[in-house]
Amino acid sequence: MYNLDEFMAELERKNPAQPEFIQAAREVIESVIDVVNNNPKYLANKILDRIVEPERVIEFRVEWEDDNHQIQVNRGYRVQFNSAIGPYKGGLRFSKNVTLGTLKFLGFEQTFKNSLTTLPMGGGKGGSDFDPVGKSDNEILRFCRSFMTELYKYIGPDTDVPAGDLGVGGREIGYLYGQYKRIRQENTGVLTGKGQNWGGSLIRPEATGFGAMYFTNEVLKLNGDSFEGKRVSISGFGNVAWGAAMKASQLGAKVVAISGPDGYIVDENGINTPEKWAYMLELRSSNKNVVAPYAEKFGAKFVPGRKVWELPVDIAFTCALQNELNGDDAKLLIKNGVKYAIEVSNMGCTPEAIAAFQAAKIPFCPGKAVNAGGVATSGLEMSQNAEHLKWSAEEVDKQLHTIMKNIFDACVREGKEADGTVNYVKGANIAGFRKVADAMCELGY
Ligand code: 2IT
Repeated sequence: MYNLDEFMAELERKNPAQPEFIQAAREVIESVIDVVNNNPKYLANKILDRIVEPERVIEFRVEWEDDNHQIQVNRGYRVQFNSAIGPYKGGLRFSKNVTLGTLKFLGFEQTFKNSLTTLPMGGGKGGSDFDPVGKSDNEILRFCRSFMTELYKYIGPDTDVPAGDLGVGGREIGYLYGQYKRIRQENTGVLTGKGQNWGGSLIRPEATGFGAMYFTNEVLKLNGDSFEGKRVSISGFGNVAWGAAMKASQLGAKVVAISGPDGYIVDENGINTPEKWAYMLELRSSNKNVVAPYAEKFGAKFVPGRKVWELPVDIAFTCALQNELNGDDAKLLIKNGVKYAIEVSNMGCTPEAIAAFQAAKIPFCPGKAVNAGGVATSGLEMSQNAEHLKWSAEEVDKQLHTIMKNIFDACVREGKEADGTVNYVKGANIAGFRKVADAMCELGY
């Protein structure tokens, strides 16, 4: 039998200075410990001990030359967390704050998220402490080349398939793929999120945000509600926030806010035109990491240095970073009448925030279910690459929709409480866990 406190104490001892990984692990273990303790097969297989240990961690030096001809040194990583149900799959994050602990938390989350998609993908994550803010296009190119010159040894279309994450978008995937092709002399689906002219899937750029809204739409329906007329805030202004703003608007909501590290924007007219959406992409690719210019361009309000969660809304979506919404933010949102709290960023809410929403009976949905449409559509890109075909946008969108509905159903099935409410955290964790755990038992140790 596993004891939660003893297990977590041992995990902390073994992984010092990795608080994000410990936080992600605790959330999953809390959800699944009863399932494990009631299953002799899982106990005999020491399943929890095995599932918290990455299969492999690769760390390497990345050297590149900046525009002043100075040598720069960064650290590159790939965490190959779990391949029980398929090749490692998960994004690359380029951000100043990236540590091994960050990527272990993300790789761990990815394992259960990918399991939820119903597609055969294991979990992995990688990246670097390279800071894209303020870098020139040429510097990004040189960094990506150097990064791939080492990473190519460890990845492959049936081994490990990276994609984008924070700081890694279409441009970076292009530079990385270009270098992979140069070294390996092959066109294969080794990265996803590729450009439309060189093997990418339609709808992949939109998929994380679109999928989040398809999931939320199911939550609304279950509560006899709809997007119509809902006032919505979205944190962030990057790829995920972009897709979320578009689909929420199309489904009838009014998106009034987006945010950046510099503060947040309030646009009472709604962030609801192709011009405004296109400008979000422009802001992201400018590499300045600020949202303020939106206010000037569209005559909206900019609130400097504050978090978007102080704005009263019906639905709040975290679309930026881990732990971006804390217990105090949650209490303020609840006080201001929030009706749904939807985590789209990976681990966007602190445990205190989740507890506050759940105590107030506000439906809270976790990132690993809500944002799974991104990696699911990466899985669809892999399928298209493997059959050397390209599907229509309608076909990809239809499959994305079906996958999100299936994830929602799995969360409800595994997360239904005695009082009829749904604990989406528990539901997502148990549903994601079962498939990985069963596969690990069947494959032997
Ligand atoms: O967090 C995520 O799911 C991603 N960054 C996307 C991963 C992928 O392989 O598409």
